[in-house]
Amino acid sequence: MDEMLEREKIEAIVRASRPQVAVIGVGGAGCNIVSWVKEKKGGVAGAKLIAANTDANHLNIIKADRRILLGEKTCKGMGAGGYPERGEQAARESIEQVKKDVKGSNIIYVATGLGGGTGTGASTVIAQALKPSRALMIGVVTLPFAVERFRYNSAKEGLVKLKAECDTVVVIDNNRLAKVAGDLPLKEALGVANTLVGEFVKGITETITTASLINIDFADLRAIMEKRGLAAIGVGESEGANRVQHAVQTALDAQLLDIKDSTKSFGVLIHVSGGDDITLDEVTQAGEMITRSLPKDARVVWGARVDPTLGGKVRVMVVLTGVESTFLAEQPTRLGKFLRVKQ
Ligand SMILES: Nc1nc2c(ncn2[C@@H]2O[C@H](COP(=O)(O)OP(=O)(O)OP(=O)(O)O)[C@@H](O)[C@H]2O)c(=O)[nH]1
Ligand SMILES: [Mg+2]
Repeated sequence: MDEMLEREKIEAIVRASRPQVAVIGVGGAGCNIVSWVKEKKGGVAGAKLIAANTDANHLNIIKADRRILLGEKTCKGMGAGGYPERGEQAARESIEQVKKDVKGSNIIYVATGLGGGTGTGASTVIAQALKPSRALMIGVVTLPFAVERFRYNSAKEGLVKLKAECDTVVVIDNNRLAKVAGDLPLKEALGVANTLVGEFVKGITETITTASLINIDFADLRAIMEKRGLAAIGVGESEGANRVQHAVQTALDAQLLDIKDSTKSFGVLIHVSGGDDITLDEVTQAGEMITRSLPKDARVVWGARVDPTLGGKVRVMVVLTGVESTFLAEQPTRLGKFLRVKQ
């Protein structure tokens, strides 16, 4: 009897100490990411998936635990038409609903494709409004493709604003992603971006919220993510002989953001996943390989999970936090300057 009571007590404490997680996809891209995770991956254990958009038609086809139509009055369910100011206003209009839906969360992800109206404008307003909750706020954003050059300036302004409201913003440059994924048609390239962001959010979260090969401790995650600015991510996948070495090398070589100096990054988050056959030895090997390539004082946090859908593959994710991006240092495009002078 005593043993049973004790076990219940321990389980109750474990449940209470487990962080609550909310993932908010904002705008078309953000909602597609959330929907991909919900539909293809059966959601994220321990996390609530929220889709928020100004576009009612798009929201209607999205799978999520909760869907929020932003700014009914401002946008009339028709999107923000590429204007971030409209996205901002729409988010302000609906902010109480968003707050209600994420209440009690300890980790909040805000996922969005920068460059449009809703995601670019609304994500910052949302992050700012949720700040008093003291949750760890992690933005996960993509930068526009080169063919969308006209969206660069608003993406850049959006990133600067979002960075100020988040602990860390993980930035994925779609152009780098396209290079890594090979020459894909736009729609497929967007699909790859959705997969990547979805895997990132799911992988990290479940390594915290569910029993894993090596769990990531929430306090450790906070230590490398809290008030760290920008983060870059690299992903590598491999199978067969030396699969760990290959996956680690790819993840390190193919950072999906142009960063100024990777050796200056503050911290590193390493996430290893593999099919049922992955061994603790392989995981340790991956961790050691990455740690060796980093400056001695870099803080390293790592976790590992079995993902049966991976079969014989090993996947390694490396997130460098506290990096500087060349994207933010670039001059605005000429058209941007011209428009600004005219205003
Ligand atoms: N990852 C991903 N990125 C996308 C997707 N669709 C568009 N994007 C990228 O995200 C940027 C913003 O596009 P949307 O998300 O459609 O824009 P929005 O936030 O809905 O803004 P409005 O439609 O103007 O209200 C685009 O410039 C693309 O670079 C998608 O399905 N997945
Ligand atoms: Mg849209």
